[in-house]
Order: sequence, then C-alpha cells, then structure tokens
Amino acid sequence: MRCGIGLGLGLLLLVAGGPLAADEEAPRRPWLLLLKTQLLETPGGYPAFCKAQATAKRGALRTSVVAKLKAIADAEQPTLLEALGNPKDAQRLWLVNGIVVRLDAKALEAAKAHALVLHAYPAGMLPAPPKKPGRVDPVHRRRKKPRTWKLGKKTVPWNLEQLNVPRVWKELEIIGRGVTVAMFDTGINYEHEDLAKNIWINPDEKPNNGRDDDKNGLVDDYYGYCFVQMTPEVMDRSPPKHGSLTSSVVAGDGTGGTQTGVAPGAQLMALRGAGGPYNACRAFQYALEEGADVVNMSFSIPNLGHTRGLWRRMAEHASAAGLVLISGAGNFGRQTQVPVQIRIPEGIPCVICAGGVRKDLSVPVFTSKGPVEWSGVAFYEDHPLPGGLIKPDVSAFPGPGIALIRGGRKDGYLPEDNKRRGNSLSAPHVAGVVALMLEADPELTPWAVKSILEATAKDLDAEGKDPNTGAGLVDAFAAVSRAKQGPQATTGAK
Ligand SMILES: [Ca+2]
Ligand SMILES: [Ca+2]
Ligand SMILES: [Ca+2]
Repeated sequence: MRCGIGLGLGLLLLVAGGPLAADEEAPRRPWLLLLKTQLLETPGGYPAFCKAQATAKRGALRTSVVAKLKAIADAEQPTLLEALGNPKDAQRLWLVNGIVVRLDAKALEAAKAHALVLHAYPAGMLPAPPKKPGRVDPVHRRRKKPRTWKLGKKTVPWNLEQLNVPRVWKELEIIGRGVTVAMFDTGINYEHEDLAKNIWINPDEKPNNGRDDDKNGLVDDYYGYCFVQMTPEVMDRSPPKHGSLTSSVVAGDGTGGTQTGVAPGAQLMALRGAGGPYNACRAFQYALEEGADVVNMSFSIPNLGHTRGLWRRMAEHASAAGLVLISGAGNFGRQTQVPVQIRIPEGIPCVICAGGVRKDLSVPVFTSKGPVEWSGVAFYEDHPLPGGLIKPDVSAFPGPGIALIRGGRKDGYLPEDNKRRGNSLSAPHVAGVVALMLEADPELTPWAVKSILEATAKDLDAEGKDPNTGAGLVDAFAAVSRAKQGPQATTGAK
C-alpha cells in the first residue's frame, strides 16, 4: 500500500475520534468523493439555469462558470484533503467539486461519513503519470490565415445531401470556421489528407520538447491529449480506428475527392479517453479550458447505477459553461430492453442524443430507442417511468453506406457500399451541423442549439417528438438559418 496508513489514520482519527490500525492488505480502489457544494442544485438546477440564461452569450458564460466552478472547489477541497491526511496521489477536480483518492473499504466508509462528502462514486481507471512523454509525429504548423474551402468538383454523398448540408455551404457560405469540435474517442488520424488541415493545434504549446509550455499541467499536448496513457500522442493507430471515422463525418474536407464532413471548416481536438468518470472529467475540463465548443461522444456505457448521476452532473456543469455535448443513441435495439437501450452519456437530458434512420428514413432495429428513466439514481428522480425522458433528441444517419475516410494514414476512402454502421456515426453528423450553427452564431448557448435542432428537424415516425426518432431528421439548412437569427429565435421551440 502506497500511502494507506496516513490516509486511513487521518480519516479514522477524524471520524471515530481515535486511531485504529489500517488494514495493510485491503485493496484500495479509486473513488471520486463528491463534495457538498456544487454549482447547480439537483435535479431542478440545470433547467432553472437555462431559463435564467435564455439569452446569455456562450463566451461570457464559459469564463464566468469556469471561474465559479474553480472557486467552489478551492473553498472546500483543502479541508477534506487535510482530513484525509493529504494523500499524495489525490487528484482534484473542478468541473464537479470532487476529489479522487484511492481508499480501502474501511477508509471509504469513514470518508462517506465526513460532513463535506455528499457521495462517493467509483472513479474508474486512474492512469499513472508516464515516465516520459510520448511524441506527436509529424507536426503540422499552426495556420496563420483563416480557413478557406470550396466544394469544387468533390463528390457529395447521399447522407450529407439528405441532411441538407450542401445548401449551407453554398447559400449561406458557412463551413464551421472558428468552431472547435473535441472528439472524445480513440484518437484521430491527423495525417489523413482530408483531416490534416482541420486538426486543432494548442496555440501555446510547443510539441515534443518535453515541457509544459502553456502551464496547463500537461506536457506537449499539441493536438489534444490521451487521457488513457497520459501522453500527447493521439494518432488513431489501432483498428477499428473509430475516432478517425467519426472525425471524418464531422470535418473531413474532401481533399481526396469525396466530401465526408458536414463542417469542412471546423477544427478537431483529439481527446483520447476511456469511459471512466475521472477520465471523462479531465477531458471535459481540458475541452473547457482549451476553448472547445462541441464535444462528440460516440460511445455508450451501460449499468452505471448511481454513477449515472455523476455523469449527469458533469455534463450539466459543462453545458452550463457553454460546451455543446453530443452522443449517439447506441446500437442496442436488439439485445436490450427500453428504458435502458439508451445509456450514458446519451441518456443525460442536456446531451443531444442522435438516433439513427436508414436512407429511406425507416428506423433500423439495431438503433437504441427511448425513453430513459431517471429515478432511483442518487439526486435524480425527475423522469420516472412510465413516461420517463424521451430520447433520442434528433435523428441522423448511422449507415451503412456513409462516406468515410479509411482509418489508415493516407489511403483515401472506404468504398461507397461499405457496411460500417452504428449510431457512432449519427452523432458526428449532428456535431458537424452544430459546428455550422456555431459559425452562424458563436454565442448560441447549448440549450439554444438543442432547441433549434429539435424545432427545425423534419418530423418522422409518430407525430411530434417520439422515442424512435426524437424530433426527427436534422435539417442543417433550416437549423443554421434559424441560428443566424440568434437565441430569440428559439422561443416557442419544441
Ligand atoms: Ca501543456
Ligand atoms: Ca511542450
Ligand atoms: Ca415524430
């Protein structure tokens, strides 16, 4: 045990009033201790915040909410850490007011009894700091001029046509300029010719010099960061190259001849992560501090129990700070029952959940259906069954037959009749459309974005928002046109 004695002893002294022998053999696991004071009351805090901030500007919200979150963390965490004996491996978080520490069963019980601890959640994997930072290779230069892009003679695939994307490029001359979409995924093939010009570069970090030039706590984080191995290398090397495929749907620019991306002028920030809440919290914090506007999360985690509530709190705080969160509905229509087909993060109210329809607009069996249930989860009892919370929110295309780059370094596209399918591909279509909307109005709040997407979608299936297709098929041209009118245009939205 690395520092169990001090930690266990400190807690027991505090809680039980006298020292007890720490169990040297008991396994210690990482726990996220959520502290008492949080930004938003649950569950009504987030909707109330959105209502109060109906016409707020996203840029100003980012600054003020992040400052507030950090102030809340600074006010309470030192006291709890001291009570825990200031463990060396403790990690402080600010997106939620929480600390992560390794605790054995006895120390965990003592921690839960502390007056400052609201709840204890399993924190997931806690990566060790690397012995030496990885390298990113090759290194693209920062672009000095604004992004230009023309459709020219590129092939436009059916999925972009049906979402009404080309009209946005041609008639509104909007391509996602100035918008950063963080891909919380397996990394990005930043060498592919269709992605290379759209890779986000950390403006204050020099690559491969072994130093944390921008003092954000991470060494050489040039294109983003890998929160699994704590290295700056985010190249998507191993099959299935999931992050490269989803990235191409967001912002592939068609350099090789086929237009794969909805927003060919947007930038892609690479956040490699695995789904534990500690990892996710670090990734969200990075996205917020480094100026990402959107986070695409093409993953889906089942059976989280009360930890669903921790994900929801993280998402609501990130959204309040102006980050638009998007996830696919999942592919569990066959194996799983409603209300747990749609999981985490896509089942969170503020996360825009993209369902999937076929080219003929019918709903495939594999697409996960709503509603989802929010009850029996610590702090969240607001959407009990039978009604639950209607998800998905909107629909896009999960394939097959989506135009995609190959995952390899410079090897063009998958064939037109490729069989890749899954709502991992629905989500980045929506993320791309949001990037277009945010070029039209960078100040739109996440709740205005969601509201506009739903209000302008083409209704499918049962009339109105339904648990198979949400508010319907995303209409990029209608959504971006509405976005250009500003947040007032969302009044009366579904
Ligand atoms: Ca850095
Ligand atoms: Ca550096
Ligand atoms: Ca409908």
